[in-house]
Amino acid sequence: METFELNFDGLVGPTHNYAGLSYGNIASVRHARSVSNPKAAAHQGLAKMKLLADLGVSQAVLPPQERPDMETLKRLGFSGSEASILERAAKEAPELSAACYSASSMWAANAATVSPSADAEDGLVHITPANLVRNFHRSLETGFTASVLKTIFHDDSVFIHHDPVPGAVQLSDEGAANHIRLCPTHRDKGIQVFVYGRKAFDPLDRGPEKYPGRQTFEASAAIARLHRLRPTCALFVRQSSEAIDSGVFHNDVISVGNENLFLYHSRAFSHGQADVDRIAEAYRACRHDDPILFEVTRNELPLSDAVGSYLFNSQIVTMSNRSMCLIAPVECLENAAAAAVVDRLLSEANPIAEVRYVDLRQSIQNGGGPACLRLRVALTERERSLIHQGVWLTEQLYDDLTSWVDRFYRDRLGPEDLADPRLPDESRSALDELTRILGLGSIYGFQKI
Ligand code: SUG
Repeated sequence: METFELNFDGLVGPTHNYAGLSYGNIASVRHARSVSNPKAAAHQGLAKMKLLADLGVSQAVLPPQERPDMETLKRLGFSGSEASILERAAKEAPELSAACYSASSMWAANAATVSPSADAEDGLVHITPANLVRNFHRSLETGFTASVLKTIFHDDSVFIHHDPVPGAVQLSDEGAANHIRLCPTHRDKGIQVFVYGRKAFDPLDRGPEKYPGRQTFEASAAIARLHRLRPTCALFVRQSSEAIDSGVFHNDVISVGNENLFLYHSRAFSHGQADVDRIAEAYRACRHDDPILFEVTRNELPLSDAVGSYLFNSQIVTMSNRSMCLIAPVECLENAAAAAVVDRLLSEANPIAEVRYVDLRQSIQNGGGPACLRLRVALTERERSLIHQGVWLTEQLYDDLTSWVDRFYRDRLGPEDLADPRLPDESRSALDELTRILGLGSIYGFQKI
């Protein structure tokens, strides 16, 4: 039976804005309080999805979350009418107002960790939403993410949904952004590499000095247990603190894998080559041939250029003709060192046959490149037939979503707009219409009242 990798992209929400909420994510901090363009952001995301669908990759969408999150503002002590809550929050606690307005669920790589049935001892597809406790604005996503994933992957004969790992900083989990699966083809048993930034319960663990290690070993280990992964197929690798302190806030900013190909920076992992050797050994121990390793050295691409170009946040996808395509951000064209790495990738012997560049500037200015915007889910044909079908990006859905964005989204959103009493209604009208387009029923809180 054929197994496909599905890419679920987070649809950019109508309140996409730049609030500087993610310490350690250099782009987010740099663009704090700049004016965003939610309409352009949503179109850029849709254009990437369309490109992938046209390349023969199974592409689906995840709906955005309801923002502002009024319930959270009320829990934080703001009361009265909606307009007065928003006005007071914007004035007294602009960081809380911005957090409750963030469209950060667009970065679907952080939504969850998903293990395909081929890897689990019980033959089920395992799904664990990320708790995202490291950043307040992102922690607000977990509840809705869990419920929307249950709505889409609703058949409990093949999908098993776990609760998020308990929400404490020692168990901080950022989902698939720190998770790499390597396998000969998506249908085969694979190895899963969990990359963590610190060991929270080890008193001798110093972790990175400047920026937080957002994924803990303890959270990664819990997910491998929950997902019933065969012990030999789950591997825990520590991210290098040097990389984190250079702005690599998630591992998907410094390495990326697809099937048997692994592209990584020599400074990605704390034990360098020894960690890569461990990954290759685990791969061979699954009775697979050698993986194809493509190392990029610091001389070729300094860490600052890796972060600046977002090269490793490219997606690598298998096309219908079985060769691979690199979906790279346009920033790679503007960085000579990154462009040279792409040239080398294309000229050396490996499965990458072509590169396509995507303009995702609205998202990248908040630290989210091509790979951040998607959650990978490898499913057999049967499993694929058992998910909610309205989320597939068909030509029709692409057209519908394009005109929906044109009708409902603003092309300018600055910090002062977060106090605009019309914005919540605009956002709810857009989401109400979206649930009709996707056939998802009443998934939002405001639809249930
Ligand atoms: O969690 N940025 C996101 C970017 C996530 C990128 N995802 C992956 N690498 N997989 C984050 O840091 C910025 C929001 C703001 O500042 O307005 C933000 O949340």
